[in-house]
Amino acid sequence: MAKLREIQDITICESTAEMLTKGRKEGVSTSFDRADEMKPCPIGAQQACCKHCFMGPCRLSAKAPYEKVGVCGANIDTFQARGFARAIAAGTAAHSDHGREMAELFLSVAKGENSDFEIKDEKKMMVFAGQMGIETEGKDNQQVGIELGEACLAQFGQQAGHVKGLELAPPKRFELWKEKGYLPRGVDREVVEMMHRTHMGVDQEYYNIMQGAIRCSLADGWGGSLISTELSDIMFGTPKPIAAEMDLGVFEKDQVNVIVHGHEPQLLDMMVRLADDKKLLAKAKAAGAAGINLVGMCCSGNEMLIRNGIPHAGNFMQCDTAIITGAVDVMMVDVQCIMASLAELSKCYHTKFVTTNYRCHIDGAEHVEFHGEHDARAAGIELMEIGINNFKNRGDKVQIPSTKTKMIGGFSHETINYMLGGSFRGSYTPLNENIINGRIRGVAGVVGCTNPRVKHDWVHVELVKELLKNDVLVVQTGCSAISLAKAGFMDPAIAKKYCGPGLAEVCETVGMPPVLHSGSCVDNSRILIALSEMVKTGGLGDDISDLPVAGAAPEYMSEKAISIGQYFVSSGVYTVFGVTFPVTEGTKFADYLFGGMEEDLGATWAFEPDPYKMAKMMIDHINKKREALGIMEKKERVLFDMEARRQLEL
Ligand code: NFS
Repeated sequence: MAKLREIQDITICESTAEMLTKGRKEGVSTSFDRADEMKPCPIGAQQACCKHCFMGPCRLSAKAPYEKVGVCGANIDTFQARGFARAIAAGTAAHSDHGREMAELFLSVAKGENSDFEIKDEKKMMVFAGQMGIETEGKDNQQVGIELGEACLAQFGQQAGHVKGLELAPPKRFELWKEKGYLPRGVDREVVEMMHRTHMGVDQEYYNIMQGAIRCSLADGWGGSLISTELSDIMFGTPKPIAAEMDLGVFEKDQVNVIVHGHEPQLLDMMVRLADDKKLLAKAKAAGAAGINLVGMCCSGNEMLIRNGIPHAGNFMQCDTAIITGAVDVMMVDVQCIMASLAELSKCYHTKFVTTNYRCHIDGAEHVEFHGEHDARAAGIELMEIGINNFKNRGDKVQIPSTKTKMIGGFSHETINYMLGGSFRGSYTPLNENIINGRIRGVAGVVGCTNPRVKHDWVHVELVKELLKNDVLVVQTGCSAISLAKAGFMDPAIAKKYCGPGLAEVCETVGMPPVLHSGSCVDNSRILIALSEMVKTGGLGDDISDLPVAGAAPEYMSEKAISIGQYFVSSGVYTVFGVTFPVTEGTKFADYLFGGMEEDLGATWAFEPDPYKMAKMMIDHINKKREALGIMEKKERVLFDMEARRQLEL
């Protein structure tokens, strides 16, 4: 038996540590422990193996990578490029299949065929329709909505032309994509082509494979993910700053605790309404509970937290520990990042674990199918009743941690625009000015998962601390945002304590936290739009690759993260990943990702598991961009008083 890590070496999150201690006493297995028991395969970790055909699987030596080739003759670079490109295709597929679901749901609402959901932000619908090339003049809202839904759906199956969202990028970036053949034709087409090209005996030159993968990644960020975010805002509300509570302490001892975990916001949106339903509340009371406590987890939790302020239990590596509290009456899940082990773990407690989506069944789980487009309310009631009926079965294993942190989230790109621009002139000008005058050194997107192979939350938090100290404004999504929220960094009051003087001054003036929660992982598309707006506002170059910005996923674990990383690099953002990186060092493929891509895209990947070194790499990159822009010197903004103004007018 492998030796398990001490709890204090596993996580910096107090509630997680408390529940892991409880779980070990109760003899249950968690993903942290399984990570200790099962070391990663060293050959696979370096992408030095290939199982795309059945003459193999073949494996090469990471120590002497060019010494041998596979049975078919494929070399180490082909092995790696095929594996990496397939991860991008899988990530693109996951985000985009979710985006398609949003488009289908939106269309059913726009057509008036679905009374379970509504259009909450008509203003945004009109803006997005215009961006999707729909003529809105002289048409009523319903007509625009139907055309928008159809146009979005068509983006997935489109066979020629380009994905429309890419036109929101700065013109110079769009031209670069066009010139190099990187414009994705349609979302599905790029994923299918990637699967074809990485099949045995097709594309076997790493560089060419990656040209297709770059195009595929852009179909994710500016296609499937962007459509998902925009339509979700239109249906469920565009986020505005909102207060919420975060961490395992959000469970209530005397209420029915209902967790929604997954990625598609329609299930949680329905539950938000049902948690206030009089009949269900009466049933909960009859079952002996004081009420229904609805809690989000992972990304669907993020989506509703930034829109409705509903409490959030924690990130991916807290799903086990949520169940170990013994206080969860039902955990309902839809798609993505659902560990299979949760079904078995639930049986060690009283928790009902229920899958709800036709695309995600799990051995040992109950299944109640939920479709946004039809009978959503009825399915929602059935799911809620599972939790209510299970309340009486709470055993004596209940232990709810006391930790929950107050936070402010909800920073859509519209909010950032409005907040920094003030009520009279929504604009990115003040952000750009503060970057130019040096109060803000640059902007970092810190995103991605948590991973049991590293100390949970620690890499995220230490990285962000370093960035803030150096006046780097941090924008977040996904599980990383949850790590920082729990650690208290989404409270405007912390700016003084953790930020450099320039960033602290800006945050205090505006009243915003220095770490901005922008939503789920598909909401990384908000960051793409914000970066494009910064370029268009002026003064910081004419391409995203000119901006003093950097991206990071310090504790990532999923293929979706690889796709996100690639679409940021493809858009011109230097991006650093932690934990591990699926390449064999010193190969041509690795050199291309970490260096050669600069020539094609004006940005590269980087890998560094240490948060302090990672921060230094990001800050060095930001400084390099500031130097190129000629804004390295900290310049004070000149504030004109009336006398100075009068002189100017003479
Ligand atoms: Ni992103 Fe969200 Fe979390 Fe990672 Fe999974 S929940 S979509 S993939 S683990 S950040």
